[in-house]
Amino acid sequence: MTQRIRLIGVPTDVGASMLGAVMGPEALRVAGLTAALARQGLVVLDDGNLAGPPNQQLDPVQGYRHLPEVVTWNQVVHQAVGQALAQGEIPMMLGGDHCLAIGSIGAVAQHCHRAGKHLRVLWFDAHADFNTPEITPSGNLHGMPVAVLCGHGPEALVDIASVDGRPALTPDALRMIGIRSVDPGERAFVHSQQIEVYDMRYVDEHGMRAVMQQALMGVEPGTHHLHLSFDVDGLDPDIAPGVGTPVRGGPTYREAQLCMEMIADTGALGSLDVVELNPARDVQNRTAELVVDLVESLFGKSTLMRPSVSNV
Ligand code: Z70
Ligand code: MN
Ligand code: MN
Ligand code: MN
Repeated sequence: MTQRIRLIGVPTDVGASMLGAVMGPEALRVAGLTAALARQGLVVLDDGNLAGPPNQQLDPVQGYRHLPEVVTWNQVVHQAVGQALAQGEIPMMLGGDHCLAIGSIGAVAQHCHRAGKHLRVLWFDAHADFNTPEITPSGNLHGMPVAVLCGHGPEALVDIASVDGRPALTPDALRMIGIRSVDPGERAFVHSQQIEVYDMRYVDEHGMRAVMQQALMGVEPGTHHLHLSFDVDGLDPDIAPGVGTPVRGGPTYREAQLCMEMIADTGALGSLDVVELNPARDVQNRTAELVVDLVESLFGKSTLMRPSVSNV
C-alpha cells in the first residue's frame, strides 16, 4: 500500500527568543523536500502552512514567554495532526520552533490510545527541553515541551497534550538522543523523572549503532507507533549551522545518517517533527538541504538493497 505523507507547515518562533524559525517550512520546500519524499515512493500531500498568532517579542510573564500564543499554535497543530492521522496519513511538521511538539505529540498520543498502539518518541536534540517555569533560565517555551508532554507545566498546555486526563507521555515512552546542553535545574529534573537520555558522551562511548538499537528496542510495526521529534540543532553545527542555538559536539553526518536509516528499518515511523531550522542563520540553505537528505534516509533511501540487520 502506498504511504501518504502530510506536510504541515508550522511557521512559528513564539516559543523561542531568537527570531527566524518561522521561515523553516519554506526553506525545507525550497530544498526539495517534496521531490525527495516522492523519490522514496511516498504520496506527498501539502496544503501549505497553518496560521497562528505572530511573534510580538514580549518578555516572559510568570515564567513563560508568549504562553497564549503558544497555546493557540498548539491547538491548531493538534487539530491538523489528529485529522491527518485519522485519514491514515503520516503527518510531518515543518517547523517552526520546538514548542509545536506539544500539539503534534499530544495528537499522536491520542491516536495511539484510540488505536491501541504503543507509542515510542525519539527526541533528537542538543537540548532536553525539560524545563518548567520554576527552573527555566529563559522563559522560552521551546525549552519545555517534553516536560509539558509528561504533565509538568501550565495547565492550558498540559491540557492540550492530555489523553483522557492523563499526560501524553510517560517517561518510559521516551528516548532522548544527542543531548549536550541541559540547564542545572533541568538536569536534576530529568534525573528525578528517570528520562532515558543517550547524551553525546554515550554516543561517543558506545556508538550510534548501539544507541539506536537500544532506543528502538521492542519497536514493531504492527503494535507500535514511532514518532521522531527532530530538532535540527541536535546535529553538529559544523554540518548544520542554520539553527538558533548551535551547540558544538553533535552527531556527524554519518552518525545522523545511520540514526535515520535505523529508524527507517523499523518500518514503524508514523509521524515526525522537523523543528528549529533557522534560515536566517543558514549558509545558502545548506542546513535545509542536509535535513532533506536525512529525511530521505528516514524513508528508506539506502545505498544497497540489504537484508534487515538493524535488530540483530
Ligand atoms: C534552554 C532554555 C532550547 C533551543 C531548546 C535552551 C532551550 N534549555 N533552545 N531548543 N533551540 O532556554 O530552556
Ligand atoms: Mn528542541
Ligand atoms: Mn504503552
Ligand atoms: Mn534544541
